[in-house]
Amino acid sequence: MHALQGLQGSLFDQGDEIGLGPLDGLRRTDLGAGAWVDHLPGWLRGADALFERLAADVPWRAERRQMYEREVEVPRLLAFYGEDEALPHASLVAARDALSGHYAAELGEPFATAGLCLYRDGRDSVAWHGDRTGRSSTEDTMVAIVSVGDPRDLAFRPRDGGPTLLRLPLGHGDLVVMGGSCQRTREHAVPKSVRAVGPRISVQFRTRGVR
Ligand SMILES: O=C(O)CCC(=O)C(=O)O
Repeated sequence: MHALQGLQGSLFDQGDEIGLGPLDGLRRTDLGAGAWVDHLPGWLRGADALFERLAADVPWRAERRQMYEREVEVPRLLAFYGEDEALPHASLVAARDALSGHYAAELGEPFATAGLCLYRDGRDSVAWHGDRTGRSSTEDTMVAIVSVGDPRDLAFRPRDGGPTLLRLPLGHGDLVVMGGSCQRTREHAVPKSVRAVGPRISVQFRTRGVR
């Protein structure tokens, strides 16, 4: 059983006031084959306070999935907010709307849904995958992720295997946006960590009809 261990607060994030910085510091990395990743460390201020609120307020659920002959527990807790559902904190509404505004011309539609994952410790993870359920299996899209809590690596590799292209440690209010063909031609993962690591929450904003 996982017990939720304490969060190691960032030296840069001692404040309780939750807010967003400007998006003009976003830096884009080209991952080839039409895929790219935008990254902005520390976009959300008060990330530790938001972590505490989300950990307490979100109705987290454990999922099970079939793996060959047996059913196994998905190693992280999950929650999903559809486009008509109220998000669990006002700062997530502000983040979604700011991202929709910033990427409007390039994306052509707003971010609509929010998926949340809680990684309780280094044993929680998500295996290599692309978000290819729905339109993202055939169309370019963007998935924007805001991370709070202790940093965990988000890694990228080509879909047909090969070496890791990029590894970003994400936590403490960091923003990453996967764009272009990233969900179709690249895969991403949060590998397990053998280091002692506290919990992290990832909030993924997606467009309508993409999972
Ligand atoms: O934890 C993350 O930031 C990535 C989550 C993810 O890839 C997913 O839920 O599809």
